[in-house]
Amino acid sequence: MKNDLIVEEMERELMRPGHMACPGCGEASTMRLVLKVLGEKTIVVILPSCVGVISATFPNATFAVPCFHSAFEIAAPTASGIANALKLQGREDVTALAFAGDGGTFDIGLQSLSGAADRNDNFIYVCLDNEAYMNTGIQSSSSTPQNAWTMTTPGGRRGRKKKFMQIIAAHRMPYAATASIGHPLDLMEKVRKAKEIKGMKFIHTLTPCSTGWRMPEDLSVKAAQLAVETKLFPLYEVIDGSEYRITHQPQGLPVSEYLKIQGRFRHFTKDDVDRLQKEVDEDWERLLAQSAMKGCV
Ligand SMILES: Cc1ncc(C[n+]2csc(CCOP(=O)(O)OP(=O)(O)O)c2C)c(N)n1
Ligand SMILES: [Mg+2]
Repeated sequence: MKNDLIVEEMERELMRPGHMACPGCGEASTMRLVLKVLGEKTIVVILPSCVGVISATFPNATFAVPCFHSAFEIAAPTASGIANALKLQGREDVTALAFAGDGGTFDIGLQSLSGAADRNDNFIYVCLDNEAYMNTGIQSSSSTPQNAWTMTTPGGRRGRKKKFMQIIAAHRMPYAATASIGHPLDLMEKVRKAKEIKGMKFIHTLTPCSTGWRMPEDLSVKAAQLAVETKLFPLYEVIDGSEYRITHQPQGLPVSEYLKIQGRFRHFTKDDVDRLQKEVDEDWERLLAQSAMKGCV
């Protein structure tokens, strides 16, 4: 039965070809997989971001589902409004979905996202994290890794990447998870779960951007895999903000494997690499401890 469902999802195509994503765009591949699982009965909220460009360049539309183009700072409350209108109409078979970038999520949309999470509104929020404001020309966001190159941090960003899943977990929403195109079946399984759960669901996806990460376009999936296998971006779920579950055991490759394929880290010294490796190791130990405390708050 489950195999039939997976075949149906794989064959379903809700993203039309010929859209405006750069070759190797991690956001486009992520959205394609998410929509394969959610299916036709989905309404998508779109923000100013690369998604805005990918989804529609007048008069064309990329997604074969209804889309609502909203403002940069209000992905979550827009999806809340759609979800509540669907409820009033007795149409709870339709999924409200928001696609938002890291700028729209970690920075400008954080306050309104927090409000929607507090109300536990019934929608799925997929954060497409390419670690910068890419659509407007690669400006640093609070998701950009420390010392990474961007157009606004030519000597490397001074601030440190926000640990966003900790903020999300603190809201104690029914379901939150990390996912990536490097592990597509894991990603699809998480979307499948989110579809069945009532209330707010948040999926943090790492979406490599060959343009902004200064790497060849055919390395996006590899970059996504290396982020996971170096433990830099572990794959896990957080249920009700307290129950942590790791969904993939990483190989534990050195972070340098991930860094060396990307031009935005080309200036990294051995000290930079060692500092990042230490942070990744400490974060992984913390995640292991959290996942061992199943059921504890
Ligand atoms: C209130 C407001 N401020 C700024 C902008 C300009 N703007 C449009 S897209 C964008 C970058 C979005 O970055 P992110 O959310 O990370 O998505 P990405 O482009 O990386 O997919 C910005 C700054 C805007 N549309 N509205
Ligand atoms: Mg971005």
